[in-house]
Amino acid sequence: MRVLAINDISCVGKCSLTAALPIISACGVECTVLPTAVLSTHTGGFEGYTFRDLTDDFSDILAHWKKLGLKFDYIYSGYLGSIHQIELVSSIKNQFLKKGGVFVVDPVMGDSGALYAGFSEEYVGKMRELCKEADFILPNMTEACYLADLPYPLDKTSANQALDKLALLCPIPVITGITDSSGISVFFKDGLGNTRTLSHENTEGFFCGAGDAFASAFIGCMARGKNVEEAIRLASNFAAACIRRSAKEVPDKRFGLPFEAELYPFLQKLNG
Ligand code: PXL
Repeated sequence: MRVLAINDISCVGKCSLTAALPIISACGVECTVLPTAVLSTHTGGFEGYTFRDLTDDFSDILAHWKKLGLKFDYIYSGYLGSIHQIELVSSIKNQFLKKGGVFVVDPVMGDSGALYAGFSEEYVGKMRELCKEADFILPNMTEACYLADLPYPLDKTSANQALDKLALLCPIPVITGITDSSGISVFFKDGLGNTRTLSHENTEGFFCGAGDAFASAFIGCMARGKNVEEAIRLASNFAAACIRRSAKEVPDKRFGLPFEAELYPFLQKLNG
């Protein structure tokens, strides 16, 4: 099994590739990377971060891979720095995904009801197009609202509406981080069109990189042969455990989740 993770390298903050690479590898799955950009830190709360766009390197990298005859079982896209990169991901999927391979789009665009710095409505429209090509999409609640054109935040009723709208784009939408008095939930379609939910006790606060930890663990579990529901259960338990640990141990949440300490218990469940 070979996964291609297309995502940025935020040097500090343990999100995107610095989460995907260790988590997918720990699952026992090869993780190849295509970095979309290099940032000194992620953009969630740090001032003055640097941003080097790597789009210009894509064509030479891809030409080399083509010569090597590389193809991937999974392609997983995350933070894409521009509309042009969204278009390139679509073309990479068409050229490099094995027949019968799985394309997972985490439409990384925003959190807490707002788009991240540098993203626009036009970007949202383009991301909606990319979602139409995916087998799975993994938006958080904010991204689901933008993609489904529904007001933030979602409650149980509007989360179902969002899921129905997103199911018109992609067969298995998985919306993470839906919070209400009963906790924090993942809403997803089970492939037969039924809505399913999984809930955890909510931990107050904003935990940067939680979506990346969830997506990476989900892909690792799927690539290890777990079914969709089991992969979502294992990945959401892992993300929830990382968040609980962060609430206790990490004074400055911008530096990311302490996922390292939760890998072993997660892997025991994956391998058990
Ligand atoms: O974790 C999502 C993410 C990924 N990449 C970059 C980000 C963020 C969230 O802020 O800034 C660069």
